[in-house]
Order: sequence, then C-alpha cells, then structure tokens
Amino acid sequence: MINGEIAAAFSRIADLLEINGGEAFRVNSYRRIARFLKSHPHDIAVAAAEKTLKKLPGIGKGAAQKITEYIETGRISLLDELESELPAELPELLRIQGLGPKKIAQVYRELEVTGIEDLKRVIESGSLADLPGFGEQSVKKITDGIEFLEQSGGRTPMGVARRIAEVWAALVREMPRVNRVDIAGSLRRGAETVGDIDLLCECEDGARVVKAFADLPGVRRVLAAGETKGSVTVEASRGRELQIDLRVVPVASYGAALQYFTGSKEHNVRLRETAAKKNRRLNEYGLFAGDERVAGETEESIYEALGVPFIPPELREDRGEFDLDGAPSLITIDQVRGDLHMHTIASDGRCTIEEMAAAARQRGYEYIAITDHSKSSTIANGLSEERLLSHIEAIAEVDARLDGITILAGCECDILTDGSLDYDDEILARCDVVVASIHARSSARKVTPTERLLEAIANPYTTMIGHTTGRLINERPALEIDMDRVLSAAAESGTVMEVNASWQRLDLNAIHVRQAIDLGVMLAINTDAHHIDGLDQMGYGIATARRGWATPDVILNTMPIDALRAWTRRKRDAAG
Ligand code: DGT
Ligand code: CA
Ligand code: CA
Ligand code: ZN
Repeated sequence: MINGEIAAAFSRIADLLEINGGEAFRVNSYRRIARFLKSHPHDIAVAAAEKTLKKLPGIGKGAAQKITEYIETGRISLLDELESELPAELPELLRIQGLGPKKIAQVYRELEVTGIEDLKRVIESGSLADLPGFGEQSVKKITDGIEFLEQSGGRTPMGVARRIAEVWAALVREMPRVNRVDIAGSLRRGAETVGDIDLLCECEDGARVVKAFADLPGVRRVLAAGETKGSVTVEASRGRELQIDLRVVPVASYGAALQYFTGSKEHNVRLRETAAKKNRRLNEYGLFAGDERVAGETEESIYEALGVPFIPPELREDRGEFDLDGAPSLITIDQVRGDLHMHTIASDGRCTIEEMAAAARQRGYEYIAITDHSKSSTIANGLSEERLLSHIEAIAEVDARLDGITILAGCECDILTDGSLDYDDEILARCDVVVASIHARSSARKVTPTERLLEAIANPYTTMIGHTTGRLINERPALEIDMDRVLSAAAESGTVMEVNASWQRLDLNAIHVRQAIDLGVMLAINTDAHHIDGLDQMGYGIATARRGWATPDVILNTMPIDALRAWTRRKRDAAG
C-alpha cells in the first residue's frame, strides 16, 4: 500500500509550510490528511484509480491532485517547491528530535538559524535558552537530539561521495612531496552509501600534509589535525556536511595502511585472525613476525604472505571471500561493450539519438540501445505507438549514418498496474530491446509488484526488467518484492535483469545481484542516461555488480553485438 508514503509526503509538506510561515489552517489540513492516510485501511491508489478520492474525509480537489501526482510520478511538485524556497539545510533540522517546525520557524526568524551549525552556535552562546518558550530543559533535549542525529543518520550516496573524494584526493596529491593518494574505506569497497570519506596519503612528513589539508579552502570544520591524521568536514549536497578523514603514512607501511583503512572491519578481523594463526601480527603498519616487518609496502604482499588470495575491495565484507580458492575475476568497466537503457529528447531525455550514440562511441562502446518511455508515462512524455514506430525509423537512420557503433532500437515499456505491458506484442516485436519497468508504484486491482513483474517476465518480448525495486537511495523505499520468485522466473525464461547504474537507484542492489547469479540469471548493467553525461554512471553499476560477485560472463553487455543479438533472440524464438 502506498498510503504510508503519501502520508509521509503530506506531513513533510505541513512541516515545511509551517516553517515557511504558512497559514495555520493549510498546515493543519495537510497534517489531518496525513493522519487519515496513515490509518486508512484501504489502498488509496484504488480510490485514485476510481476517481473517488474526494469522497474521503478532508480530501479536496488540491489534495486529490497531489495524491494522484504522487502515485503517477513519485513526487509532489509543491513539496519540491517548498524544499527549494527554504535555506537548503533548514529542513534538516526537522530530523532533530525535540525540535518541531514551530520552534524551527522561531529560531529561523528570530536568530537567523539556517542549519545545524548555526543551531549549535546559538546553543553555545546561550541565546537559544533566552528565546520565549525554550528554556534550559528544551535546549538540553535539542542538544541530545543533535548528538543522536550526528551519530546515526546522514549516509551519503556513493555518487555524491565519489565526486567529492576525487576532488579532495587530487588536492592532496598536488601537495609537495606527496607520492601517492588513494581513496579507502567503504567508498573503495563500492558501498552504495558511505558514512565518510577515507583518504590515504604516502608522505614522510605527515604533520605538514595534515596541516595543509586542514587549511584548504572549502573545509568547513576541522575536527582533528595531528601528526598523521586529520579529519575535516566539507559541504556535500544541499548544505549537508560530509566528513573526510586523511591518514598520512610512510612508504614502508602504505599497503598495510591501505588494507587496514579499506576495511571492512569484519574483513579485517578475519584477516588478523588468519595472521595470528600463523604466528604473525597484522596492523596498519605492516605484517610482523616478532619485531620484523615481513610485508606492508603493498596490499598484495600482505595477502600473499598470509596465503590468502588477493581479495578485491568490493568483496571485503566477510561474506565468504575467505573461502575462495583463488582471486576472482570480477567484471571490470573496460569489459563493457555497450549500454542498453537510455533516453533521448523523444521522451524525457535531453540529447538526440545521434548525440547519445556519438558520446557512447567516444566512450569506446560498440553498441547502445535507445529506450524511450512508453505512452502511459505521460509525465515523461512517453511515446504513442505511432511516435514509437517513427522513432524506430529515426534510430535506424542514425544507425546507418554513424560509423563505429550499432544503435539498437528499443523502448522502456511501462509495466501497468495490472501487470500488462503498455504496448501490444506487435509493437514490441518491432523493438530490438524491450526494457520493462514499473513506474506507477501502486496497483489499483490488488496486483502485487511481484505479480506485475512475473507477468512482464512471462511476455516473450520483454528483454529485461529495468530498476526492479524502484527504490531511490535515501529517498524512496524499495517495492516489496519476492526476489526469489522473480529471479527464478527470469532465469527460467531467459529474461535479463538490469543493474541500473544510476547512483540514486543501484537497482538491483549488490545482494540481489549475488542472488541472481546464484539462480543463473543473466544481468545487464545500464545507466538509464537522460543526457550524455549520464553515461558516465556506468562505474557505479560496475561497483555494485562487483559487490555482488559478478564476473563478465553473467553480464549481457560484455558480449559482442552478434552474441548479444543471438542471446536475446532465444527467448522470443522459444515462444514461437
Ligand atoms: P563508513 O564510513 O561507515 O561508510 O564505513 P567504513 O568502512 O569506511 O568505516 P570507517 O570510515 O569508520 O573506517 C574505515 C576503515 O578503517 C574500516 O572499514 C576498517 C578500518 N577501521 C576503522 N576502525 C576500526 C576498528 O576499530 N577496528 C578495525 N579492525 N578496523 C577499523
Ligand atoms: Ca568511511
Ligand atoms: Ca572514516
Ligand atoms: Zn529509463
């Protein structure tokens, strides 16, 4: 049921309206609807489909529209507007327990507090306790709330963190007498979100590098700056802070430090135990036999000295990697020959067929599939049958004109709420590649997402399922799906499952990838690009696939074009 999600959106609208000084009756009406939705026992999507929303208590025309908008697009434009009107970090204060919208409005207006840092400042100076309605006890509660928030929440998506990490790693790399800088921690392991960024630097003079690091413009706060270690925060997105830890080590222990700070903690515990069994001692300075360092300059030397195959960072989670017989050959980005899911200006993309194809060719690809939205995705300017057919002709025309790349014609066909596909089979038969995806999240007729996916998989023309769970990292939960059933059906029928490489999605995720491989499913790693720049997200999908133990042989888009065509044709042929 989608009720809970919509209730959350309405309650956020109420909060932001209140912070923004909106009229009390409007605020209250959104809150009332949120409360109603939360406890309403029937799927609100049914009422939306039957156009009976306005018969429900408290729901008028405006609210009904917003509910429909959410069901169709997963967003409410009023909410987006409110978010953009307020100082970027201000709504973050809502996550602090003990601080409601009324109080946030007050500190915003009377003390010009626009974020957590400001709030801490007015707590420290005592001016918060002087505000009417605050007092010592409520300030204490807010202080505790800030502490809790800082300890628990706030993980940053890999796509945001990686860009920031690369910029800061380059800044450190440019410092005098710095020999080497690497990204370590969860980011190196390819995790979908990270708590902080860990940088490792090789230099003999730690204190100087740490000081220069802490002095870099763009540093918001210096949390620590010592002889070998510095910790700062920088601005991530929308006013959010992100911590960067820098460690500086000499060359002799660089590999040991890289191994140690790459983690994970669980992996490191196992590796240290392995060392102990061999009467060796492993720490961030090296691998020691008594006082003698027997390995440490490179990571490889440590694994080798311990008789463990070199384990790629993405596998270092103590999820069975110590049972490997040899180092696995995980998929690498240079093995990818094409990208099978992208959009153009025909639907909601921002570049032409030709621009996408030229950009893909420049990235070394041998082929792409153009897969614009189908007709039910009205918000995304989905293509009618007629428009799709002429789009297919346009694709063929560009394909004939452009050398050095094959452009497959396809579509991203909506899986409708009853499980049927948005185009008839005769239309789908005209496409080389059909990516079937769920966009409208809720089902009018009590058809579960699992059933919708199974039905789409059963269609002979469905080449692959796109972004299966529909989750948006840190923003929208995954649909409840019986993955075992869906993946088994995909394996059985020869339907490919997508690893959507967009960093907001990463869907399938790494756990699902591993499950899919175990069940014999063929995967494809696609960017779902809406612009040529979007093609660069392939790396996030590769990282996710590697975390799911994927080797190139289970990734469709590592195949040469002829093999790919033959592989995808099999399902259609089997259906006659
Ligand atoms: P994150 O930042 O929450 O996404 O996850 P990590 O894995 O990057 O964790 P972080 O930044 O706290 O530490 C980086 C690595 O340093 C971690 O993966 C393993 C190592 N490390 C940190 N603290 C400890 C510890 O107490 N024991 C051990 N064995 N390793 C540690
Ligand atoms: Ca980290
Ligand atoms: Ca860290
Ligand atoms: Zn798409």
